[in-house]
Amino acid sequence: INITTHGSDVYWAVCALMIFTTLCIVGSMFKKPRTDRIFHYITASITLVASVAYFSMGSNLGWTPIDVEFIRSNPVVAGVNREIFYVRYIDWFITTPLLITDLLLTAGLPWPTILWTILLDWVMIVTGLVGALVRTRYKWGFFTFGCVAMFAVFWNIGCVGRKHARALGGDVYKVYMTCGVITLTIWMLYPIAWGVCEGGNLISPDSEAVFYGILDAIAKPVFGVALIAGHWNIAPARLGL
Ligand code: RET
Repeated sequence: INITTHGSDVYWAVCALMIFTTLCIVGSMFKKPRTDRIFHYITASITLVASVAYFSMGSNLGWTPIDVEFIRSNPVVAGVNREIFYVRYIDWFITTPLLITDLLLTAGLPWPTILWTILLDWVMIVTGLVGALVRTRYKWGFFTFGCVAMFAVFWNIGCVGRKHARALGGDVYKVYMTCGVITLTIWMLYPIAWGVCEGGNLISPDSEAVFYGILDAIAKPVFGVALIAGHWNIAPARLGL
């Protein structure tokens, strides 16, 4: 079961959005002195990496066929497989730690806490990839580990980081809350998308392109623009950067 030209078009559209956002962020960083560009660098890296991932998926590359155990149309048919885009997880392995870094640096958290949160995030992404590549119901075991790791990441963003951000003043707290709320609500939907795509094979690869495409467009370009705009009048030195 593979994407059609519809799914490919969705991937190309998101690819264009990622490239456009990268160019906007790189363009805006020339309005700032070199010492004040840390959030531009991190955020442009996120959309640049996503551009390449979406170029890959639009070109129908970076996937592998995985046998499926459940087929909606006919549960007794054997030997059917689904197109699994492993390139997604290479993107997420690079970009989700950068998203976490964007947020937790805003909160002024010490680097060991940031590193620990990234490690938990890596557990989440790698278990998602392995689970996606497993045919049997063991895939849900990997999924469960991934969900536990995700909630640990959520704890650090929603509780630990929020307390630190509040201590840094109203403007810092405001950008942290805006971007933090975007992150927690959108990230919650990824395991659901995984469950109906890689996990349960309930929706087609074309629908998968729309589902993940919308989530990625909010998690990266919308998040990124809100973050850069929110930081515009905050000197990184105030955050200890
Ligand atoms: C997986 C499956 C395993 C369980 C969980 C998952 C969560 C993934 C998330 C991904 C976020 C990706 C982003 C990409 C960049 O735009 C790996 C789907 C919990 C939260 C934000």
